[in-house]
Amino acid sequence: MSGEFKTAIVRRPGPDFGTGLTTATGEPPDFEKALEQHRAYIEALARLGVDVVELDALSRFPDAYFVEDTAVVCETVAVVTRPGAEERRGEEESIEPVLARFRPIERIGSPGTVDGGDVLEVGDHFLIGVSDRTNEEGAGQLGEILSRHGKTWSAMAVGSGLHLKSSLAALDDETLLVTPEYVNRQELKAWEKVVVETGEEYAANTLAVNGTLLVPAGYPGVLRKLEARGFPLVVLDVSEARRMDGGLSCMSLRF
Ligand code: CIR
Repeated sequence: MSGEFKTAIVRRPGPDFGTGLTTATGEPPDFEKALEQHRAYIEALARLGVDVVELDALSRFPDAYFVEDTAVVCETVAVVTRPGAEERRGEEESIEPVLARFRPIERIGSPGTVDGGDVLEVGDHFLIGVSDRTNEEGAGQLGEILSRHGKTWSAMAVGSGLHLKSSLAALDDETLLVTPEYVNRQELKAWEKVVVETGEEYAANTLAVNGTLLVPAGYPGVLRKLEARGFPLVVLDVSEARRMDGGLSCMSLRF
């Protein structure tokens, strides 16, 4: 079932988080603001009934607070990934013992690479994006593991944006929020779609948590569309994560 969670693992950003990977140009991110926004994110999850496991910043890994990329978790397994960016390899080793408290562990092996940001769960189905970070080998390994755990999966090429979930979110089991680029994708024909407006693509990284949608601040068009559909909404400012190519889904591992 999409978006129903008991637990979330988060990791605080460290003072060096602005040295992580990014394609964004302009103002460098502000650490105090990032911490404040991260705190508000944790509080929002907690208010929605999620037990939040908070980890300390990981030294030498400025992107490690984007914990989503290090694993894919379903009811009966946690698959520890092999991140696609060399700079991030090693983050997964420190998440594994934490996940092992909750689920049996499986791993993506070389030469496979997977970033959790490329993996979208919709009902019992997993869409796996093949991107600059997730290769076909990694997608295949992940799909094989998920199949053994009763899930279906399909792979699809990621267009623009860093990850699949930069452009796609599951609002519920039947409905996807998509950027205009994804509206007519054959691989998504089974789902109803809400389309974010051109210029508001970033808001496609919306996060469904226990019946409520967490939506990034600053995208009024998306907000109106989601409100009109009757979804309860919580708007969160994630400006500093955005400067590092991250967003709402990236900052937690939920299960
Ligand atoms: C990176 O480039 O890997 C990080 N700066 C951003 C990762 C965002 N993660 C996500 O979308 N799941």
